[in-house]
Amino acid sequence: LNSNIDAALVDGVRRGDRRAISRAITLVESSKADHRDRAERLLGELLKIGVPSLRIGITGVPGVGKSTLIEALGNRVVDHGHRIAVLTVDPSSSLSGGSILGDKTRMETLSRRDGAYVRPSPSAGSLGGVGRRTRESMVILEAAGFDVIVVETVGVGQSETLVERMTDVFLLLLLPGGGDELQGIKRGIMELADVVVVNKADGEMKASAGRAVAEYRNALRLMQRRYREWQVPVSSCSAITGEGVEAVWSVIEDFAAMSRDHGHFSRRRDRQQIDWFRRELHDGLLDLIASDSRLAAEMQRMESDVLDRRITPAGAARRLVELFKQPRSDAR
Ligand SMILES: Nc1nc2c(ncn2[C@@H]2O[C@H](COP(=O)(O)OP(=O)(O)O)[C@@H](O)[C@H]2O)c(=O)[nH]1
Ligand SMILES: [Mg+2]
Repeated sequence: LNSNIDAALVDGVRRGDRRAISRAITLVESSKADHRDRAERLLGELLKIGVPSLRIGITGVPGVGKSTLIEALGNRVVDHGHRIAVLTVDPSSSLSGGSILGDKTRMETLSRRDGAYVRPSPSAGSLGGVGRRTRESMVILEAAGFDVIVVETVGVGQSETLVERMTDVFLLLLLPGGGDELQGIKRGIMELADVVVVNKADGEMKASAGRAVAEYRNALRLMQRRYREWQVPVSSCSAITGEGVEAVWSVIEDFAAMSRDHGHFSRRRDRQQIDWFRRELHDGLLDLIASDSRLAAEMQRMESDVLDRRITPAGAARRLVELFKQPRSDAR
């Protein structure tokens, strides 16, 4: 019975049916063991029918205007004949909707359009867990024919590096007002950015946005290039008035073209596939340890020994691996 339901689900996703897409994403986000089995079979089918896509990651502090920009960009991208899907991986965003004043997570005008799909992800669960399922959601969306996928993530903690590891273009969105901002942004994020944009270049913030652009441009010129052929561009826009938004899309397309021409695009995707596999393996092994009481207890002991500097992290890991190789005592 289940397999019939899932054949219908594959069909629905392939037709781009919103309810089927949402159900498929809910299935992969579920942590129930039987759901996981079904999710994996479903993904195995969907993987074969996905369209080539451009995956775009957008990061920046809460309130910088990520959702507003994605909505403005998205409407233009749909006008250009693309189909766009948006996933948010924002641990701070609320699903109850409207509880954060001015929060644009739901992207009302975009989500109503035929060529668009917007999915705010639950904040529950570990960051790693969210990242893990975001990749699978992308597989579903590509099977549904979306050729532009945008992942929005808040630029605090580790979510932004996770998102960089699953996208083709990584855009860093900044606020006007250079100096202090420059200090506030972790250098690591700057180094990962393919495109930098200063938002809210409107009204009385327009002048300071201009100064911020110049400052970030200088800062980036001093940094090592990630791709020899690409000097990370810095521009400004106003997601609200729309000024500069079309240019943001052009720069994203320029980067994608450069990346494809020089083989970076496919190398980056290949690296991400391996990275994904290893993370799953890593998580799977940790789950396996957690489900074995003897190993779980030893792992806890090792962690406190590591904290107390009684053993090195490497030594503790080796001990656990040795124990892992021994037959389970409860199996006898
Ligand atoms: N003045 C101005 N306000 C903006 C702009 N973009 C977004 N905002 C406002 O900033 C607030 C946060 O926007 P949101 O898109 O939810 O930010 P996010 O947390 O980065 O996704 C909202 O009140 C927006 O209306 C802009 O370009 N100019
Ligand atoms: Mg947002």
